[in-house]
Amino acid sequence: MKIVIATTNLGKKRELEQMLDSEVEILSLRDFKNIKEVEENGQSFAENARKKAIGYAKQTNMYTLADDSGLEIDALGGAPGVHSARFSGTHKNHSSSLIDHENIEKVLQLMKEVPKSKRTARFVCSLCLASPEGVIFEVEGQLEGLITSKKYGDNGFGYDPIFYVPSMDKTTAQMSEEEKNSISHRGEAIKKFKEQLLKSNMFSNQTFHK
Ligand code: ITT
Repeated sequence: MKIVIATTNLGKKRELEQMLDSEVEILSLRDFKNIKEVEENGQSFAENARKKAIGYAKQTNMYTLADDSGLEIDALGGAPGVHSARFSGTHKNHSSSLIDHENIEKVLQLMKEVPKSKRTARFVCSLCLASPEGVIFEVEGQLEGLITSKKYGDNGFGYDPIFYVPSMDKTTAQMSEEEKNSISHRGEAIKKFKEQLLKSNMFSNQTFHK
């Protein structure tokens, strides 16, 4: 069967290809022409994933998997939440490392006076699979942690250097890719996605792909 991953990010496409069965052929939005961007203007990760999955399934006429993810910090009322990618307001044309740096600085500044016991946070990843007719199923993965008061580690991306996982005694930026995938919000969401996909019998039941 074929699934479109609603991303132009080839890293994400590769990550999913590795974790899914070889029977699933994965396409990305790069494999289609004249695709109009679906706006991520929802109030939750799940809503954004749903909008993208349905919007791109209608345009490609294929099963489409979309994701949205980010960081929720309790002391900041759930911020940066759906605004995680551009929390600092840095223009999206800047390099991702500059954007990540500015986002982290903003969080550390806002959390300056917050004591350790109140620095709880979680990474969330929502995935939605849709056909042109609508949602087929949705899953979510979470990883609980604490926001540190300075950066630790160079691996990963985004908020990883300030996201400490007590059970591993390190930040997600101090973990290897394998270690992070085994416990991460994205790893958990993909595992649930695979389970649902196997239950759904979709392998033998694809009726509308091109
Ligand atoms: P797309 O083009 O696929 O939308 P994106 O960078 O916006 O790429 P996401 O929507 O998945 O990716 O993530 C939003 C932001 O949340 C991301 O830019 C990071 O700042 C943060 N984030 C998500 N997952 C993370 C992770 O595993 N580690 C660190 N930060 C993460």
